[in-house]
Amino acid sequence: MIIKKYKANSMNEAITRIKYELGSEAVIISQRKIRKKGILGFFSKKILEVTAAVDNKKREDNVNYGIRTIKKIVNAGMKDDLSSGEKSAGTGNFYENNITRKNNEELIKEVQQMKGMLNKMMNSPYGNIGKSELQLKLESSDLNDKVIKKILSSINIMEDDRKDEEKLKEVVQNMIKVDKKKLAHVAVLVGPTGVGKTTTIAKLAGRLALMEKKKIGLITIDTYRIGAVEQLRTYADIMNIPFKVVFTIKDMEKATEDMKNCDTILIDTTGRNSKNKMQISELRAFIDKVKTDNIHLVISCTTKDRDVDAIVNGYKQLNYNNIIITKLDETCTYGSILNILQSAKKPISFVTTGQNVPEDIKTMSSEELTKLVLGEDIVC
Ligand SMILES: Nc1nc2c(ncn2[C@@H]2O[C@H](COP(=O)(O)OP(=O)(O)OP(=O)(O)O)[C@@H](O)[C@H]2O)c(=O)[nH]1
Ligand SMILES: [Mg+2]
Repeated sequence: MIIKKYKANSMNEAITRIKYELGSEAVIISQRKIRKKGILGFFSKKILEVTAAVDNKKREDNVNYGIRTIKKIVNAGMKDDLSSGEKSAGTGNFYENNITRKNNEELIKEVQQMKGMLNKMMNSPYGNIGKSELQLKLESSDLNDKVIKKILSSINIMEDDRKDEEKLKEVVQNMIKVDKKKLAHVAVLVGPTGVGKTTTIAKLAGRLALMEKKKIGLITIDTYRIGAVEQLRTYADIMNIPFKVVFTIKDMEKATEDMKNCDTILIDTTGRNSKNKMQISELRAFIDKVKTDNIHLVISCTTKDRDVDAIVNGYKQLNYNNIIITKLDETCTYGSILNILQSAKKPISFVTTGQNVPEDIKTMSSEELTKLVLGEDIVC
């Protein structure tokens, strides 16, 4: 038994000190008013003298109880899913269970706060501080912030126990849609200047005419650029396939009509600035005449990320259905493939991997493209 006297100005003050020093099990044995000792004692204000006591054993039990409870909470926090506070509250007495549950709830709150802080740090503008390994890997593949955010949040909501790397592959693969359909009777290639439209048409024509022995016809409406017609005519002559140059919208229908016995007619167009709505509208007038739903937007994978959205949106009025990504041989990181596909929200039909006609063109599966995007494979 511990017995102690406390001098205080009020009972409240005395109880606070007793609880602090002896614990909540302490009991008050007596109280009386006294004057302070000393020369001025007789004239001084009266104060309270409170005597309190606590059973040694009970106090020790209290301490042990506290240690036990904390241990339980910590163990429960480490072993159990923190969100199921119920599980750890299944043993012990009612009071103990309630405390454990209450403390679990506090722990959950704290963990959630920490998660929030971590998320904020991951989005912090201060370099790499707080970025996960996964985020750094995605950034090193040149994926843009929007795509990285989408990937990370898809991984975050996956509840299985697989490694992040495996989840990452699945998420990226699901984001890449591939169009494996054969080219339609009429296929049109559109896109900005110099991305490789004419070269890609020549490659497709070569593949279909020479390797698959299909009847192919070539049409160009690119009468704008000097040498454009000759560029395609040369290929048509070498492959011995029909070739037509269309100057007016009226000629368009006749040209395709004349080639109706071909399995596939490939139409090459003038490279246009996606910001110039007039030029795109002009192009649309030609394309509308051929009534096809096989329009491919050609973009180079070396296109600056900031320009991708402008191109994808600028060409939207042509209602393209597929994306062809060119010049994969000119880069070492392939995040732009996913950036382009996510921006356009259309499936990819072909990729081109060099200047050689007709070899450097392929269809790639979403699995193969995922490997490129994640830096697990390279082109050439
Ligand atoms: N490295 C590389 N170069 C390519 C590829 N495809 C095309 N090129 C080159 O890109 C340049 C432009 O190709 P074109 O086919 O003329 O491009 P275009 O889109 O028709 O250009 P415009 O008609 O002017 O709009 C040429 O030098 C091609 O050889 C490719 O996959 N890889
Ligand atoms: Mg061209």
